[in-house]
Amino acid sequence: MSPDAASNSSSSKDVVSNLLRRFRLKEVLNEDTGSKTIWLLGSIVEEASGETESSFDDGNSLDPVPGKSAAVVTLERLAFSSQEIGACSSGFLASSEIFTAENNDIYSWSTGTLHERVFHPDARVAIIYPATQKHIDKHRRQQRIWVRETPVLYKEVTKPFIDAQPPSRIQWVYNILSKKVESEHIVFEDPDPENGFVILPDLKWDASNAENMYLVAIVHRRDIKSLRDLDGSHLPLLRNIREKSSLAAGKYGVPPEQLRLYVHYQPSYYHFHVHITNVSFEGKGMVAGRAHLLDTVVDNIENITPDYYQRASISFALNSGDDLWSHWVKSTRAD
Ligand code: G7M
Repeated sequence: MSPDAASNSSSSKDVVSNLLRRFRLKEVLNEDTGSKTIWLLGSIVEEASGETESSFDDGNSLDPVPGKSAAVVTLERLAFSSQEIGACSSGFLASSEIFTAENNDIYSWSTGTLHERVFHPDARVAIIYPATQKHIDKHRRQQRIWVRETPVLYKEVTKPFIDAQPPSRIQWVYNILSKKVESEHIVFEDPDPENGFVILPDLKWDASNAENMYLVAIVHRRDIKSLRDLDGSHLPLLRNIREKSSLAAGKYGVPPEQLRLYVHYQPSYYHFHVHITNVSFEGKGMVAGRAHLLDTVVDNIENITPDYYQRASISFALNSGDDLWSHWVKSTRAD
């Protein structure tokens, strides 16, 4: 790690600790036992306000004001890192604290706390502050519908929605491409303005265990908003990503035959990017109706028809917290 990266990381640590110290819980927005994640809504109190934790304990004294003091905190239990897995064979399990235990014949199971000096960190904490109402809605438990987007519905409903997205939504992408942030994490770059991209660890991966490697390739060009824009002219770009993702993954010791590459439709951000994961990793983002394998995308354009994605009907799930939801609901009602 460079000295700049080290000081950047320690100042980020200060920012996070400071926000967590000032966070006062208002509501549990959602929980997911599969990914061992909970989403919390709360307020960030003023540092100088002198308010103590107990003054917020009744849960009524705070009204998070979206855009002002509201914060959304995501808490996720981490997978074991390779160092932790290595530590299992070094006698550390002997110092585990066992809470409850059962035993039946050759089978025993228990709950407990593993050696805390070895098994840490054990959680990922992400904070959005100040959180807008959209952030809060997005993380709240949601209603879900399944829609089939024909080319006509794409033109009438989805495309106007995509075109109206404010550029600020993808400012983080431009910050990465212009090396304002995360430049120290970039593992591969092809600077070509037409067929080039950067590859770096996704926000969701802490780079500690290659078994759940999760990288993202973000293209330099700004004119491809989604899968729907891809046609025969983009084959060199798509093939380039497929080929170079092996180089990037190789830096983490993941061989080409262990890669799963896919594109989201609908994505959260309308600037073309490809998810590059270890095939052993399975996450919510790869469910049917959201993840489109890059191999299939290339094949459809190359072997079926170059304008496949302009002619296809594409199905996906929509959540009530998605920005696109209200556009779809309105258009369905009008029918
Ligand atoms: O659903 P969609 O295909 O749009 O996924 C976007 C991906 O970008 C997700 O996997 C996010 O975790 C990832 N991502 C989002 N942000 C805001 C960042 C970021 O600031 N840095 C990095 N490295 N990845 C991000």
